[in-house]
Amino acid sequence: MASFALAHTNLALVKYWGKEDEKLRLPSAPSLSLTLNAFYTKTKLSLSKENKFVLDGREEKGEEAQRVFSFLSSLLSLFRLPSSRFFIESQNFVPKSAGFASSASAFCALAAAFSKEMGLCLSKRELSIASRLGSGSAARSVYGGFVLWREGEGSRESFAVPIEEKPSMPLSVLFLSFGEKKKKISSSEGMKLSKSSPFFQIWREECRKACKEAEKAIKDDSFESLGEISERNACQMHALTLSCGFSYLSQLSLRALSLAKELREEGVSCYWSCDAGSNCALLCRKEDLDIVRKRAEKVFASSVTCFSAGPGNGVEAWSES
Ligand code: 2P0
Repeated sequence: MASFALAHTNLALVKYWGKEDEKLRLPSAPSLSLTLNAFYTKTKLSLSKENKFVLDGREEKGEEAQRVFSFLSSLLSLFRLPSSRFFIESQNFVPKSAGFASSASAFCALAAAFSKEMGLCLSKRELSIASRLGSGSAARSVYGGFVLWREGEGSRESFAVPIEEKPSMPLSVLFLSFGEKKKKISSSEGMKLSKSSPFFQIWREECRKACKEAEKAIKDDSFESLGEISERNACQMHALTLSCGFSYLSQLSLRALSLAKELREEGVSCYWSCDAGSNCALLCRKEDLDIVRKRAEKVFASSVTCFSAGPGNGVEAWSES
């Protein structure tokens, strides 16, 4: 028998950037995301005589495999299960050059396949906690649509909750990939460095405020308010890193920020976001996606590859004999 899981990635509209506990991945502030339909990880897991991890058809033996198996052994201890070994096959349907992490979908799918295979029957809350131990943003991929990850005091309290699993807002995201190879500073390292910023406490407060405002914007179905909150939060995250002497942004990332502003001046609601890399995301109404894509292709010409996505579903898991 083997268990399977499929989890989608998510884009943070209010970013997770800073941890209170690195091992437990307890965030310094709440975050809010949109699960995406276009990008996902599918994972097959079965009990085996030896640990083996195959990613996109190739056996991994280095750091990636180590991270996967140390995550699974932390789940075995968490659920007081006997020591076991696993054969894992994962496929990432996330364009590698798109510059947004596949760790959210990867660890969420892995936790769900593990739970299924071990017969754990976890609630979504427990699955969110388990996924968080693999990668913070994976806690949010348990649900579809708009998702809030509460900061929580301890491990049992830090999990994601759904806000609107099937968003009524006609929202699209256009990802602009500028072909960045590998980021020089990993997210984990960047978060650690950012905690020394004199603005870090302000950042935490801003994220708490932004989550409340974003929840209201979602309830009110106000795309413009949600877009403004997301763009402001992304700018603040990048201002925070700059205050510590480093930045993920390139000239092209900044050009994308001004493109969003230009489009708004022309009457097209478009908002910028950017994670721990130079590639960006533009949020727009579904009906404006073509206009935004055409403008981005005109402005960035051969420097850009565009990928579009809309709201996606939460994680699914099943068994096959
Ligand atoms: C986010 N990012 O909220 C933020 C915005 C990147 C920028 O979550 O250290 O790979 O494994 O818990 O989840 C990327 O960080 O970090 C991330 P770890 P993760 O989506």
